Amino acid sequence: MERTLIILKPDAVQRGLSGTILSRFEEKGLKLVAMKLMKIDRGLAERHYAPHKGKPFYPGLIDYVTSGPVVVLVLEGLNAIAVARKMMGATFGFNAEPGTIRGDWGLSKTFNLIHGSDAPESAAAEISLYFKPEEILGYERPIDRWVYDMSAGSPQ
Ligand code: IDP
Ligand code: MG
Repeated sequence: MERTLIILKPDAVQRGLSGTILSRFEEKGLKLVAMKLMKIDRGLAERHYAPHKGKPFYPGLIDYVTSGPVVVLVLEGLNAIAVARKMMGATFGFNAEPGTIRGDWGLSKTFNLIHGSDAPESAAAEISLYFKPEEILGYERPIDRWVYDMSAGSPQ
């Protein structure tokens, strides 16, 4: 099972889309293991987006993600990182396919509603930026025997 860090960015919260977006992930079968509403301060934004430092869009990106409350999630599931990225759609709203989160609700380059980790290493690093280990909850979910084929003993 893989974990990914998802951020419903300030435009998603302000536009009243947090619940709708969260529902998509829940309905897909991904399991919610951590969640908080918070304001990202500049220090945290700079640590999170360190790989983009120096790019022309970096200052605007830091302003954007610190501009209002965000909802931060950790989702767990089989191939959760790639699944969430596919559900998010292409980075720019105007390029993203209909049916994806950015494709259905986004038009902008910067204001693209959602962040999702892009690899296991970045997911682990990002999860530890936003959550203490005890804030990530392990729990049984009876529907998992219908979300996954468990006949071989592990989720398929
Ligand atoms: P991703 O969010 O799809 O992984 P990244 O390339 O990691 O895209 O970029 C991080 C964030 O920076 C994007 O989600 C978007 O908010 C912003 N961004 C990326 N490229 C541009 C750009 O060319 N202009 C304006 N903002 C950008
Ligand atoms: Mg990225």
